[in-house]
Amino acid sequence: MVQKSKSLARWLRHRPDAIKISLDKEGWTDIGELLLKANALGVGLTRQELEQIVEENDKQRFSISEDGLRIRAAQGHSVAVNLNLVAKLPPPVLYHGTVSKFIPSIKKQGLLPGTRNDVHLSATSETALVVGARRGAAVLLKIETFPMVKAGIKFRCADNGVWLVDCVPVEFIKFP
Ligand code: HQG
Repeated sequence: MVQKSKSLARWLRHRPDAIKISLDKEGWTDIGELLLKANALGVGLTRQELEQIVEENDKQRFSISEDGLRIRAAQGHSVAVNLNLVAKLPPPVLYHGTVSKFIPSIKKQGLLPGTRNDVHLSATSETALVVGARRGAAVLLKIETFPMVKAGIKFRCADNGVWLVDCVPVEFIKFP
């Protein structure tokens, strides 16, 4: 199931072409078609398994549409989609976990989305430390959000609680 969940994340965020599905502008794809295409490629996946993956996913990475017909990744895309999330007032402090080798560049450029569509920020320092630790010893950056809001930067919150912004200019980052 973990492997199937990883494949699903890859298809819905980065490589829909790998199983010949298409995502609409907001990142949704038809579940029936996805199951057919996955099975055609030898990735046996049933509707029940898909629902279990969505429900039990540790980071709630996937959303199913209200009518139950479509699925999308909640965030983390590199393919061009517009999740159409409404701008929302964030908590006063958000966190970003990274590693020390990126710090000189972040000090120059601020936080940039890299290959993804957005910069990802976490509501808790614990989560950000886990995100950073994927790459080595985590470095925790603190983001003062209200001055950013004042400066006109829009915050969006994905269905799974990950905060998304286009960038974080360096003046809003507190380094350890
Ligand atoms: C860094 C996972 C140099 C940034 C996680 C990060 C998250 C810079 C890396 C989600 C930079 C991008 C996203 C700059 C940012 N110079 N490096 N100016 N600005 N960086 O993976 O936030 O398990 O695209 O610090 O748990 O690490 O896939 O972003 O280290 O929620 O669902 O460039 O991915 O979720 O890396 O992680 P990423 P992220 P999933």
